[in-house]
Order: sequence, then C-alpha cells, then structure tokens
Amino acid sequence: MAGFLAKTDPEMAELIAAEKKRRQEGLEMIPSENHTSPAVLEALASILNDKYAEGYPSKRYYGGNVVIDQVEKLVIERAKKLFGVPHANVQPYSGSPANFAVYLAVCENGDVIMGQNLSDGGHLTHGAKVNASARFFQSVPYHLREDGYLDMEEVRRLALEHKPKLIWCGATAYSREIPFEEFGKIADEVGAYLAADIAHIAGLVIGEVHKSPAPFVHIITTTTHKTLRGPRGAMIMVTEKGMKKDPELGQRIDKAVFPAGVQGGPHEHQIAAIGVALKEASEPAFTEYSKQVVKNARTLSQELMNRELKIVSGGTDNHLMVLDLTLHGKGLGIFLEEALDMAGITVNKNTVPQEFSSPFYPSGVRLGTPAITTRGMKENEMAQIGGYIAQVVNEIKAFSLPDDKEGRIAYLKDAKKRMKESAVIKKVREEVKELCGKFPIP
Ligand code: DSN
Repeated sequence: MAGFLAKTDPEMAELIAAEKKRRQEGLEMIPSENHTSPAVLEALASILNDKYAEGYPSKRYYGGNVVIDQVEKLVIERAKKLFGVPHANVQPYSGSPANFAVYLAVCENGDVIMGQNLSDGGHLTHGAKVNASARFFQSVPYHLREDGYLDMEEVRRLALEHKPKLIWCGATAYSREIPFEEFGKIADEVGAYLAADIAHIAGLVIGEVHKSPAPFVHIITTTTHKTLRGPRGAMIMVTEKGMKKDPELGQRIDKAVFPAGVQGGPHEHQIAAIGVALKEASEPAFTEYSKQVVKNARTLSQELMNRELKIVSGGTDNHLMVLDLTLHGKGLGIFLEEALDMAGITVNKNTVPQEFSSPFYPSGVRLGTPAITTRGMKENEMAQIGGYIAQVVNEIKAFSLPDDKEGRIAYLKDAKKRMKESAVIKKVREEVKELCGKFPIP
C-alpha cells in the first residue's frame, strides 16, 4: 500500500512524515500515549474501515457482515479471556463514550454518582463539573489525602452519606495502586454499582503488575491505546460479580452503546486492531514490557526526587507520576511543558492535589514511561532522562505566572522567547536527539 498517499496527497503525506520524525527524535512521555506496532496499524488501515455494521454479531442492521461478525466475535473472545470476564463490548469509539454508556446502562437522570475529583487525578467523565456526567447526574467527588494517596475513609463516609447509584474507581493522573478491594466493600455496603476505569493501567493489569479489578467490581471500562498499546478505542466489560448483581447487565451495556447511546456504526477496522493488540498483549514479551514500564517509572521518579524535585505521593506504583512544582511557584506546569517540548521531551501540564492555580495554568506536569519503554529504554536511560528534566526545571523555576489574564499571555510569550534562547535547553535537545537515535520507534 505504501506510496499511494504521497502520490494522491503529498501535503498530507509530508505532515505524517513530519510527525513520525518528531516522535522518533523526541521522548514521548505523556503517560496515556504509546507507540503501536506495525501489525496494529496495518489492521487499523485495513479495508474493514469500509463496512457498516450497526448492531452486534449475528444481529446486524446491514447485510454483508459475515466476515465482520467473525472479526468482532474473535476480539470479544480475546478480551474476555485476557481480562477474565464473562461479557465484553468492544465497540466504544473511545473512553468517554464508553463511560457515558455505563451511565446509560445503570443510572437514571439525577442519580447520585461518585468519582475521583478532577484535580486529584480523576477523569472528566467521572463527574467533573464541566462534563455531562455532572450535568445529568449528581456528582459527589472524593479526594486524595495530604500524602497524595486516595482518602478511602472519605470515600466510605461520602458513600454512606449520599448512597450513590454508581461509584467510579480508576484515574487519569494517580500514581498509586487503586485499592479495588476496598472500593468493592464500600460499593457492596451501600448497594452501588462499582465501575473500574482502567484506561491507564489496562496493560499493567494484563502484565500482572497491577491487581486486576475483576473480582471486586461490576463493570470495567478501558481505552485500548495507552499501556495496552493498541489503536485508539475502548471496551466495556461486565465481571462475574456484575452478572451476579444484575444478570441483564451485559445486555444493558450493549444496548447503551448502541442504539441507546452516542454511537452509530461500529468502527470495525478499529475493533480488528484492538484484537491484534490483545493478541500481542497475551504474549510473554508483553508481561516483560509491563514489568519494565513500572521499573522505569519507579527509577525515573527516584531520579527526580534525588534532584530535589517533588513527586505527588512521593513516588509511583505504576507507569506515571505527577511532578509538583508548587515549591517553586504557582502555575508553572505550562512553562515546564513548553520548555520540555523545546528539549524534545513531550509531557502534559497537569493539576496537582489542592491545586491553587487553574486547569489551564496548573502547577504540575504528568509524565510516564509506556512509550519510552516500548522503544527499549531501561533504568540507565531513566537516570539520563531524570537529569535532563531536572536541568530544564532549573531553567523555568524562576518564572512566575501573573495573576491578571491579559498579563499572562504577554508574559508567557516573553518566557517562551527566553526558553528558546536557553543554552541549557538547546544542549538537552541535542542529547535527547542522540539518545532517541539509539532507540527507534516500532
Ligand atoms: N486523555 C486521557 C489521558 O491523557 O489520560 C484520558 O482521557
């Protein structure tokens, strides 16, 4: 197939080549990103893209789905086996529609739901104020303790007080093991459905470096493109425990995805690519990969702390960490994101617990090791990268975010100019490029 795009649309082909070069020459450290395999990308770019298949295997609203049915059934079986669950829906376009389908399946408009607070590392769809999940449901957020760990006493207290219909566990910027068992006991005590959103840690669960939620929760949602290293996409699974609570739960989830929810025709090319990722994740090499992801994250967080940098909760159990810059000032996340970008290290600015700035100008950055581990980097490289990050932090820590909004834009513009002139950042950029040259992306 290669070569068609360059002929048909050279402009687009060039942009894609430029992005490939950027990824090859830089360190991708946004913890929700990864480098997918050529096999996954081949399935994703396949002819399955062309087919409409509303409905489910053997119950479609369109003809011509003999092969598509086999594809989807194969992926469902792989998901069920790998996660140890009796029911899987592999059609959600991505994580947010998957989570919305869970609400549609188990809640009525106005029900109380609980989830981890956004600036404490929770996800938008778990009841954040700006999201539909707080518009249609009464959202009661739970928080982290001062030490950066989940406050499970608060979770229990709030659950007893508000009697939620649904509790979410799982996060988007939390570096510690999720206590699924404790959440399970609390949900049982108040009769709530418990959904684990394992989007970030799905690959770690398969690699057995994070406890599986399956014995403790009723529903599991996950995206497929983070530690799982598949195409963009998502899945919703119902556990044995979920089936016991509600034998119809599988059907209710399926109906909520289609036709009741926000989706139309399933993306069968995406589903096939999820299947390829699940096959890859069932190989022993993937277990080794997951172990290394965690080893690398632990090493990196220690390297950063050795250089007097603060990591939320003082370390990590998984693939990510949140670097808290509040010791140096307010709202420095955006400065560090920019400066690291210039140095060839991609991270994202992130809120920190008890954030006293705003989500657009937060006081931390989130970074992780899934993608750089896929390239084969190990502990030695983490030490090197920890050194680079610390050098770049030094270059930005004297900046100070102005309080007035107008002033901020001008200040940031000037700060960027100064970062561009920094000899330290330029030098780190060269060293990052050299390091990346030794570790090709797949
Ligand atoms: N955007 C994803 C992340 O970066 O964690 C969550 O949806």
